[in-house]
Amino acid sequence: MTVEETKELREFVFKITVLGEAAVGKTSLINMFCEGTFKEDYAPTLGANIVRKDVNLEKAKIRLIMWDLAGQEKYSVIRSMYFQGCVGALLVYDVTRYNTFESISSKWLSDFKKYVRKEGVFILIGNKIDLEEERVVPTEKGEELAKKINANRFIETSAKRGENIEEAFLLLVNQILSNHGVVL
Ligand code: G3D
Ligand code: MG
Repeated sequence: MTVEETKELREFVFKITVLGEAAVGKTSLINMFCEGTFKEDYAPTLGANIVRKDVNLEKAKIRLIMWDLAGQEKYSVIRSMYFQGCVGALLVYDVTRYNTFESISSKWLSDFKKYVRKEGVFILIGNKIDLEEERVVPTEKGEELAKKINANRFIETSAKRGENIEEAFLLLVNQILSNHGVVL
């Protein structure tokens, strides 16, 4: 890389959240995405793991700061801190449990909208697609919901198999960049 190219490398720090009912696979998605490279700080008083991952794009370095709730999906006490400064979210449901799909619009999306600045970006994720025989939420239902709630994108994943994980996070990062008017 030449010096001039180095100069053009831009750096961003984005705080994002991963939201959804207990056991939909939020922690698994984050861990899969971060593989061996992630740094974790457990903040017991917050009940959250704060995970960091650098994403290197051709012309930019994005540091993602992810807050992963440590099994306290109610997070009432830390709610405002949890969302403070957040620019994007992955809204995750489990394709094998219908109630986790329903609570996206009834609960998690409204929370995100309430606490995060209006221009916050979110994408919808149907996780656990490896459990095809147990699936109760068809892909089309997910697509429908994504349209209805104006999600920036919809993608189905398997954290277990590592399917579409990188794609999901990159979709979010790219949406955040374009939402902030960044042209790389
Ligand atoms: P959470 O952070 O949303 O609460 P976790 O969810 O990441 O802790 O995952 C909850 C359980 O679902 C875990 O199982 C985990 O292994 C499993 N899981 C997560 N993602 C997938 C997936 O894509 N496919 C399958 N089959 N399972 C998944 P355990 O048994 O450890 O509780
Ligand atoms: Mg978790």
